[in-house]
Amino acid sequence: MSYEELIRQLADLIRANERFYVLTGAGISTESGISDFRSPGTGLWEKVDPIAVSSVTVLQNNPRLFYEAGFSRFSKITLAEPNAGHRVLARLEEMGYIKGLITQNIDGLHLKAGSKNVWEVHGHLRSGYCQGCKKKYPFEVLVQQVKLKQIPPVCHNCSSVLRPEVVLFGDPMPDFFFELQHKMQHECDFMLVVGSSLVVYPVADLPRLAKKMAIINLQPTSYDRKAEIVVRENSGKALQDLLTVLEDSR
Ligand code: CNA
Repeated sequence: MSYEELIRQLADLIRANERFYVLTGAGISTESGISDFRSPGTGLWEKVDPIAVSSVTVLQNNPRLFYEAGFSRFSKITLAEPNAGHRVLARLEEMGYIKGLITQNIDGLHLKAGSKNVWEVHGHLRSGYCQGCKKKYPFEVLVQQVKLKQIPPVCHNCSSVLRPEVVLFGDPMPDFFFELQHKMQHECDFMLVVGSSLVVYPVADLPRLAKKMAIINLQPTSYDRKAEIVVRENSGKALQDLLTVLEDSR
């Protein structure tokens, strides 16, 4: 099937399924200059193992290593801007097609692009909190302390180590995740997965709960056989083409 036909069929599926949800991964943000984990050649895992520097075990046992080796990745992410793919998804929600967007990304770019109903299941970089007294801090406070060589950054209240509000390897999922699983099982007629290798669990279970699913991703995934449609293209281009078809048919 040609690329144009795949995009037309994807648009048909979106029009035919009222309860339509989107799940995104790091791939949608590579066009904003943020490396993903697993793309061949450019993925972060080819340079450094995030588990070895950014896990909850490292944060707790060797906070200095966490902040010296793993933290600059987080602070760089906060400088990125949404790309065409994020903007199209915000527009599709505004047009009434997307009922909700689940993202594994911590970059906050869906909210920056204007999406409203967003579940950031791995957290975000707008804030951090104290591991001792749980006091919240703007993420910028962590960045500033690290810049001033206060490593690791600490709480003004109780001097315990601060951490970003993200789900690190070894952290539990947020409480709302279990409601989300239930919602997908009972309310999702169609899920579009954009830019995810679908290997990080439990998020990678969500497409299995949807009645139907489709994929936009550069590399193959283990879900390709279950998918109604697989579009092997950059997410920015594929989503822009999808928007054009949906707008033309209104
Ligand atoms: P991943 O495992 O790195 O997979 C990304 C997938 O996207 C790969 O299969 C790529 O082929 C594909 N891809 C890359 N660029 C594009 C593109 N332009 N268009 C279409 N497809 C593309 O990332 P997952 O999200 O599946 O893994 C989950 C991890 C990655 C989560 O815990 C995230 O927190 C973590 N992560 C997030 C960010 C971010 O917030 N932007 C960056 C890096 C890692």
